[in-house]
Amino acid sequence: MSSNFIRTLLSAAAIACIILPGAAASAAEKPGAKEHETTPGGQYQPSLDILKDIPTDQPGAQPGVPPLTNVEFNRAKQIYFERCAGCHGVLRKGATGKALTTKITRERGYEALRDFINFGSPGGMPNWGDSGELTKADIDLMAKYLLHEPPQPPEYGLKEVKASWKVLVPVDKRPTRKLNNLNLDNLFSVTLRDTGEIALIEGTSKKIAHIIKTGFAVHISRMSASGRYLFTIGRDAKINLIDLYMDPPQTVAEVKVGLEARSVETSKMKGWEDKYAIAGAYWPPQYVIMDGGTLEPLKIVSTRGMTVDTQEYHPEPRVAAIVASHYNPEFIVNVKETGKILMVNYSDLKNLKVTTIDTERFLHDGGFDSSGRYFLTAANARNTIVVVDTKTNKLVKLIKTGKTPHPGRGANFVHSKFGPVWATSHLGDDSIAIIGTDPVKHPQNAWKVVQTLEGQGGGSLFIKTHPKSKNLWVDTPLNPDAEIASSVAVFDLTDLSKPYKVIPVGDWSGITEGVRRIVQGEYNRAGDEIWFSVWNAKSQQSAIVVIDDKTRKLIKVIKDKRLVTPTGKFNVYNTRNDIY
Ligand code: DHE
Repeated sequence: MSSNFIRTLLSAAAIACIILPGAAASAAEKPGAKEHETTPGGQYQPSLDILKDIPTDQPGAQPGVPPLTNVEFNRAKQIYFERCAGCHGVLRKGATGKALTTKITRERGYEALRDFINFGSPGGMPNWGDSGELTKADIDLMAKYLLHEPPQPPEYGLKEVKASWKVLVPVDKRPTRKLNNLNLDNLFSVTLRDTGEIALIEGTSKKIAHIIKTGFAVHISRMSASGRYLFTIGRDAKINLIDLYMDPPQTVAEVKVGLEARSVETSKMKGWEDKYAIAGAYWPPQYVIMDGGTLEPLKIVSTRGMTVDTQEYHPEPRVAAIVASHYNPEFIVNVKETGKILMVNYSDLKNLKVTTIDTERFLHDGGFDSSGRYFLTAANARNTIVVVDTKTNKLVKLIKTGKTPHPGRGANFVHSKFGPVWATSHLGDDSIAIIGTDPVKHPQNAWKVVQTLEGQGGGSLFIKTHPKSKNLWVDTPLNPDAEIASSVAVFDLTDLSKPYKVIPVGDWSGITEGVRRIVQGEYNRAGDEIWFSVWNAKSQQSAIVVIDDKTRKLIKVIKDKRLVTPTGKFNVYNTRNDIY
């Protein structure tokens, strides 16, 4: 879902009031229009909030193309980057959505474009006008804008990355041992999305220890292998390197790896702990390898290239999830639009060896199986889970699942019948796919969907369990039904034939305003508590609800006026050791 779209939804009382009833009403009036409705899955696309504000040249007037004033051009560019670029690409060469180059748009003409934007399409184009999300004037403007050449945002090479790089506390000025009293293993780094901060929350006392300023709309936190350094990445591609040994923990270095980004990771291979960090950018399409202790940029590699299937040039393949191999000194980099997984060997940066694995287009998020050898990741717009062997660097399997899988890092457990498995939920339907992951002792089940569970509904983003738990928790924050969005389903892993139980986390929080979207379960170090975010709009109250995993009863509601839009939570020990 575009972050702008999410913000729009969050600022309203309920998703249902905005999207679905509006669309349903018009569907009643217009036969066939229901097929053109905006769905949570269809809307889960990046909003390029940073790019919209980067100055670009306005393309000159073209014969036969309605002119735009500078004000109109800038307004249209803003709408395009916020709402359209996620699917159609910054340069309009297409991604999950169709290409919108001027050759195509001028052939279609102004009126066809206007109607298409207004009503959407059964192929997944949202009904921007019909749903009331864009005004008639904006639709008219966008139809004209698409007839003009797309503006090109600037590149961001070593000169720019270096210019943004700051070492605030040099390595030799940092403590040689932990100076604070925090139990680091049970510390949670919590994304405070709309304030561009993280909250460090102590797992035992459940108190906010510190708030640290980070990049814009900060997205994820990852840990260095030693557990000392915490890395955050903002949507503005700013990385903060936070030293958890300091009292209080603070940012010791920062850098910007591009203009828009979503992923960061650190080297975890034995012998290479804490040595390197890597971050992937959406714009420009590139990854940057940095020194793990200072963030000094060392190597920038573009991901532009050919798609795996049609073998056509793609000018802007975004970098999605990145994980660090435990088998080789390698980073595993998902290149979204080309469908390639890059095994980037960091043992010799001057003579960089990259193994390119052809998989499936639209790679997004994913995680390891319980052995840490296989990487399972969603090619979400292709309804596929890709499995890669990080020991042999080969594609193992492409597995069809439900509609738009969205695992986060997925959930590993031992199934009573099928042995070790990994599971994902879906944005586009209510299914939970369980995939066998043990080719040695359970070869007949390996790399197949061995069981499909039915959850509360679509709009799920994250699924979670823990090696010590007997529960499988599934959130549904983007479900259009406010009751489903504000609760989670929990399955009993000892008997998956039993119906799931609904836990009304939103009600338990005691918050009565807002949709109270419940998002991303995260376990504590011991694996006996699961924490959920109650994610409301910036102006509303949010919270974190801590649940006893065994009894499924409420332990604590963490409320604090500083907890603004909490979303992802990253337990230091679990994140560092890939426990999920
Ligand atoms: Fe995320 C992970 C991209 C919107 C919360 N998100 C990821 C990853 C990618 C990604 C590529 C994997 C990173 C990795 O492992 O290296 N996310 C995107 C988008 O492109 C998208 C759809 C739209 C956008 O404009 O950014 C998007 N994401 C969101 C949200 O709106 C969420 C729900 C709230 C928020 O804070 O922004 C959100 N994304 C998360 C979280 C993770 C994540 C919590 C990490 C999950 C984990 O368990 O590791």
